[in-house]
Amino acid sequence: SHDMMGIHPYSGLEDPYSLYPHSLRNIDELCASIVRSHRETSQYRVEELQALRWKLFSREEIQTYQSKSVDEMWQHCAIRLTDAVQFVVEFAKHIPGFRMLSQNDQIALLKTGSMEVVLVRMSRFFNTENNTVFFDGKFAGTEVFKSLACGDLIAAVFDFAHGMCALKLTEQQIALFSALVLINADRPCLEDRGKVQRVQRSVELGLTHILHRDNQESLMHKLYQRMAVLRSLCSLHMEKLRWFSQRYPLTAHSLFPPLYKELFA
Ligand code: CLR
Repeated sequence: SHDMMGIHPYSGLEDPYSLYPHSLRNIDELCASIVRSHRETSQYRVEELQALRWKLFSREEIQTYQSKSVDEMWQHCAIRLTDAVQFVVEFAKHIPGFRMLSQNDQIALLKTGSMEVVLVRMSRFFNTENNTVFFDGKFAGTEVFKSLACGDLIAAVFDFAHGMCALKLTEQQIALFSALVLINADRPCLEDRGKVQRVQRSVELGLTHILHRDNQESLMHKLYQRMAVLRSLCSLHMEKLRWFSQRYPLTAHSLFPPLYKELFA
């Protein structure tokens, strides 16, 4: 079933140097490939999203979302989320170091980290002026998600996006931070924790390097704080998913995208 994610085992010989980027040149190369991978998998460029900001859902359209049944709206959002997760899987696959991990460890990292990266990415799709997120082609406020019946999760997710936007990260900083969220040696069920730790250190080095270059070293501490918030958001997501699956087992079982079930169920 892992084939679904399109992860193929690699020989581990493709990037013999990237695990140990001791020289500045290697750190630069690591940063450059993470940034490239982020750019190629981020769906929309920041300028494109900026240009779409005027597109808001009308009162009638909001009402249409609000009149959906709980399971209909969950299924709809699960599909949207899974699309976003698919791009995160693509992002991960192009991070040197990530693809040198065993297939099981790649999956373990994606299971816990992909949703967190989606939430980090959400800040790019968020307009703090009116608290809306780009969803289904237009900008949507929390009221659009009312029929999910998990207002606390939605409020917390919007809050998080707001807080991320306040940090005013550059695309490069977002890329490195996303990689660090994903490659975390503290995740459960890792086979080769030592190897994950080495990759994690190299990504940490990369992030430190660009923050230093941008003269924004003080951001590091704030980013580690955001990681703690991310963890709590994702356990809230899992809690809601369990609640939903208990109430609507048929929808959760047969209508949710396979990748969503594989990663979160
Ligand atoms: C995140 C960044 C991605 C594009 C993207 C796609 C789907 C969006 C997601 C972003 C943000 C969060 C989102 C999601 C669809 C539904 C979900 C708006 C913008 C909300 C928070 C509802 C979650 C409901 C679950 C509990 C099912 O590159």
